Amino acid sequence: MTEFFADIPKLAYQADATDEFAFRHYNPDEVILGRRMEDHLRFAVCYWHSFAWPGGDPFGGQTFKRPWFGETMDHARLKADTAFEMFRILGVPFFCFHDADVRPEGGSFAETTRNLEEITEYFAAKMEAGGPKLLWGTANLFSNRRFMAGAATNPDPDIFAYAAATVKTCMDTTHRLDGANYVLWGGREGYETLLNTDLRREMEQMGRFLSMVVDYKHKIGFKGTILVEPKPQEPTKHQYDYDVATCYGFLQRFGLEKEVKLNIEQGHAILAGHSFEHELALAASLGVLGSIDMNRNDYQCGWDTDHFPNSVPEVALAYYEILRAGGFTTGGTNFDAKLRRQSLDPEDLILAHAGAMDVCARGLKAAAAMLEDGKLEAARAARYAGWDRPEAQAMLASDLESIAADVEARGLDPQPVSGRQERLENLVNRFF
Ligand code: XUL
Ligand code: CO
Repeated sequence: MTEFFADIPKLAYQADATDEFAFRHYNPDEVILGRRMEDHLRFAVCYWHSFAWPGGDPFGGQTFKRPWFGETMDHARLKADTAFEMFRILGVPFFCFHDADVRPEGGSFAETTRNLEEITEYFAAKMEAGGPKLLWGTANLFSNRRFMAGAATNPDPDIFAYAAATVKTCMDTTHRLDGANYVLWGGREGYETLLNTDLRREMEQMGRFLSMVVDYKHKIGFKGTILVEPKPQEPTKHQYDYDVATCYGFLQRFGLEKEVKLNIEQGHAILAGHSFEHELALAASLGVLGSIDMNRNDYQCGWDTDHFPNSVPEVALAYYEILRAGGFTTGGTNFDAKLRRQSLDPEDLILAHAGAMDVCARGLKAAAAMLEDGKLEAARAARYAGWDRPEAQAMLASDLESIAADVEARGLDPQPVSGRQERLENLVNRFF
């Protein structure tokens, strides 16, 4: 037990709760479409926003005062004790971390690696004692000034080397902790100005880097999924992993589309000018839907604000795409979400997650009900029914001349039919 959350009870499901410290919708054991709710949602708490972020914004610094802030191994252990205490209170099945969130930077690469290994063993003991599992590990290749011009895409080969070596240590850690996935988010893999950037080289470096990651995964026998997390910009002006479509093209170019899937974040989708459900549906249709970061942006301010989710309809449409795709396999729902910088209390940290878990539970239930109802899928199937006819399929294997001759012979004069959008929107709105 740590001091920090001392007065906060473990949260349980109670539909008619009057107390704040309860789940009203998240009931881990409730079976939905033949699967426990906990196994559908696979919630993860992220270490960085909750335990490493000091609360700064572009106009001001630290607002949070946490007893574990400090660059020593003692601080790192206290941070871990507090984090695992929060995981227990919330009852989440998973957590996620970057190397830099969990260990102090050492005076050399070797010392930094030793610090990471030491804290990894500290985690392993807590996990064996009933703590959550690791949804994914990742390397922070964007905060330290050495990475300011990129990691894999850096103009300096020594920085590429440092980044590659760092990723190796983080993959080792993730493997040691039996992580379900390993994530690469290329925060600085992009450019600030084209005037000093060689796009061709940078993309080729990034392709080689990712291929090395995949090779190493196979070499060490890591069974998890390698995930790339798309984002269009911020911190760089332009990021190479712009969105799902861009990432898929990149993976195909380097022959990695069967090896790597995507970790899709709602806020990043919005920054790219897409809806979250668009990114999920596209990834599912391309066979690269891996995992999600369930945190939204503020719709007015245009930054990656990492709010906790709080809109059931938005979340429901996302889970609808995930359920249609067959649900998560190695992936899950990570809250890459942070408190607002005025939310100083330990209770704020717990209840932000609890509220988000309830919103996701409601969204999942609505999505499952929509699928079970079947009307939306029936309408979609009816719209494409013509393509199920053998002649339509045969046409796809023919050529323009034969098609033209057929159109003339049949005297075709096709008539448009209604897309019924508003009727489908009415249908969907009955589930929220
Ligand atoms: C940044 C972001 C990262 C990744 C992991 O916008 O989403 O936290 O999820 O590096
Ligand atoms: Co993220």
